[in-house]
Amino acid sequence: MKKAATEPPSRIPYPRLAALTARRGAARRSPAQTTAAASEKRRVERGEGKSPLSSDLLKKLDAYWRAANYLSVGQIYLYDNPLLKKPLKREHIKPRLLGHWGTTPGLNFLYVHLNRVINEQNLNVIYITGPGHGGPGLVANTYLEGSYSELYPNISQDEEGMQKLFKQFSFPGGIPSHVAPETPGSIHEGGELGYALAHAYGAVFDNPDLIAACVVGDGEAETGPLATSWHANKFLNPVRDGAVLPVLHLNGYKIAGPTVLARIPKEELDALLRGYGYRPCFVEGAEPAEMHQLMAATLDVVIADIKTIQYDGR
Ligand SMILES: Cc1ncc(C[n+]2csc(CCOP(=O)(O)OP(=O)(O)O)c2C)c(N)n1
Ligand SMILES: [Mg+2]
Repeated sequence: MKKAATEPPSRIPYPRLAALTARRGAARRSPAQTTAAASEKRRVERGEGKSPLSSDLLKKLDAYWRAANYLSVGQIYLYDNPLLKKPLKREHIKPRLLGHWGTTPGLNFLYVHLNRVINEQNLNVIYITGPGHGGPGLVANTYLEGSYSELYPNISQDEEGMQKLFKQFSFPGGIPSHVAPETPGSIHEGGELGYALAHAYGAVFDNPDLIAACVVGDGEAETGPLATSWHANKFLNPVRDGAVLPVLHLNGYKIAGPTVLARIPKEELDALLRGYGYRPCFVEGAEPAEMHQLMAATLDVVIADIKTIQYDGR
């Protein structure tokens, strides 16, 4: 069904409007706060957001991220010796490897950062990841948070369970190498690139409380379906639909080949995405502590923006 972006809010039944208005009313900003928020927004757009994480939270987010990375790399490479208690030997490595590391640390990074805003702001978020080879990252995170073992009790949260978790990945009788229907929380199967953003928009239509955070691989972005899906925002009505937060993962490569969007000048990419109807924020760098602060500052601003757009519309 086509969504009419110009439909007046009053015609749309929205039972939770009162509750939402009350929540927003309580958080109404003074003129000074509004000016501060506007300048933080401009800083974030330039990739210079301030540092909202305390040193304790920064340490915890980083530890969670590194644990998810360990669990991901273990799935790709390790047949045995899951905690590397013994010196690594050839027989501990899988005889035939599948997948590549590429997108995974980025997906894991965003996963833990989304968890922070979900917990702090009680948000309803679904995480959709386009680059199929990030499959181990999603399995790793669901294992780390406990939902994987809840669904598959034989993959327990101990050394024995971890060994099975690692062995089963892309292994005969095990699990697929991409996110698949059996991955907890999944609605988007990896494998054929191109449909992540379309699925993210589909998930939020007529689902006003949902935010779909959708990672688009820079290689995936070169597929026809994905290149077209940016325009799905034309069908989104902030009054009765949820929101999509696309995250373009510019890691520079599609497996080993260079990507177009990572090679064009930043201003050109910015203009391209603005032309599609988005307001891009850049989170760039390589130093983890700095990147955690930058991502946290950026997510704070974009989530506040989503809430403002929805509040104004509703
Ligand atoms: C439609 C389609 N074409 C080609 C492939 C093969 N393929 C798998 S991963 C990949 C590269 C994807 O690049 P990107 O989204 O940037 O992920 P990254 O390599 O950074 O992990 C390609 C071309 C595929 N899975 N689906
Ligand atoms: Mg890439």
